[in-house]
Amino acid sequence: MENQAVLFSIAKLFDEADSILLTAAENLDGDALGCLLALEAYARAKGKDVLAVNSRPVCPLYDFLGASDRIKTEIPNRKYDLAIVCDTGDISMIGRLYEENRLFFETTPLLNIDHHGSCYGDICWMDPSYSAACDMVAEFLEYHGGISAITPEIANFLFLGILYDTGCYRNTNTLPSTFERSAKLLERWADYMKLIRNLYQSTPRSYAKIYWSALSSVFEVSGGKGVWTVVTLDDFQKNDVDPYALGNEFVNDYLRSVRADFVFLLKEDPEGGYRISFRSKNDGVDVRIIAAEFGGGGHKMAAGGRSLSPLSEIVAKIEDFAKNLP
Ligand SMILES: [Mn+2]
Repeated sequence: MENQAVLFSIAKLFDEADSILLTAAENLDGDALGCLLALEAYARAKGKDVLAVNSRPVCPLYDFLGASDRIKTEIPNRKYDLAIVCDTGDISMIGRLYEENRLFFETTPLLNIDHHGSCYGDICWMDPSYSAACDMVAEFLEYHGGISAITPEIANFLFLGILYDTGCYRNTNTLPSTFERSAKLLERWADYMKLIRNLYQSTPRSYAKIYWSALSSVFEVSGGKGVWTVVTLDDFQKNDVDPYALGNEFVNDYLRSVRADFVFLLKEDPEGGYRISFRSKNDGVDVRIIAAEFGGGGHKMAAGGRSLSPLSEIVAKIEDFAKNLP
C-alpha cells in the first residue's frame, strides 16, 4: 500500500511527542480496544508518558486479555503533546470524555487513525481499504519499530481487532491483505486459539439466557426479507447483565445466523428509546440507508442508529425500507 508519506508524518508526530493520550469511541469494540492496548504498550516501551482512556470501562468480555485496567475512564487535567483517536468515525463518538474535555480536544494536536470514511484532526490517516484499524496500527508499528515492535502481547491485541472487525473472517471486509496481516501476527506469536476460545466459545450464561430468549421470538419484515428481535431493559435486569456490556456479539454471531437478506436488533437503551443494529447479508441491501433514517450510519453491510419512537413505529419504518428492496 502507498502509505509511506502518511506513515512518515505519523512517525514524526509520535517521535516528537513525549506524552500521548489515546482514545476511541465510547462503544469500545474489539478493534478499537486492540488499537488502544497495542499503541499503549508500544508507546510505553518507547518511554512515552502514555495514557489510554475511554468514556466507559472495557466490556468484561475482554477481561481475558488481562489488560482492561490499562484503559482509564478520565482525562487528567494536564497537557498532552499528542492525542490519538483510533477506529472512530466521528470525534463526537468519543462520548462523555469528549463532552467534558472539549477544550483539550480543540487545543491538543490530534491524530486520527481510522477505516470508517470521515477525516478529522490535524493529521488523519483514514483508509477504508483496511479491514480493521488494528491492521493500520500494525502497519505503523512495523514501519516505526520494525517487526520486533510487535511483541507477542501486542500481536494478540492487534489480532483481536482483525478477528473482531472481520467477524472471524466472515465479513465482506475480509481481504487477501487481512490474511497476510493475520499470518504476520501469528509469526509474532499471537495466540489465535486463546482469542477464538475467549471471543466465540465463552458466552457467559447470563448473556446466553438473553440470547436464547431473544432468538426464541424472531420476527419477520416484508415476507422474511428481514428478521429481527428485541432485547429489553427487563431482559437485562432479569439476567443481571449491564445493558452497556452487551456489545455486537449477539447480532453478529447469533441473530445474523438466521436466514434473511438482513437482520436487525432493537436494544432498549437505558437513556431512552432503542439502539438499532442492522446487518446485511445480501450485497444488494445497503443497511446504511435505513440506519441513516435513524440518525446513524456505518458500513454497507453493518450499520446502526437510535430512535426514541415506539417499537411499532420503528419496525414499520424498516418494513417500508424492506418493501422497496429488490
Ligand atoms: Mn474497526
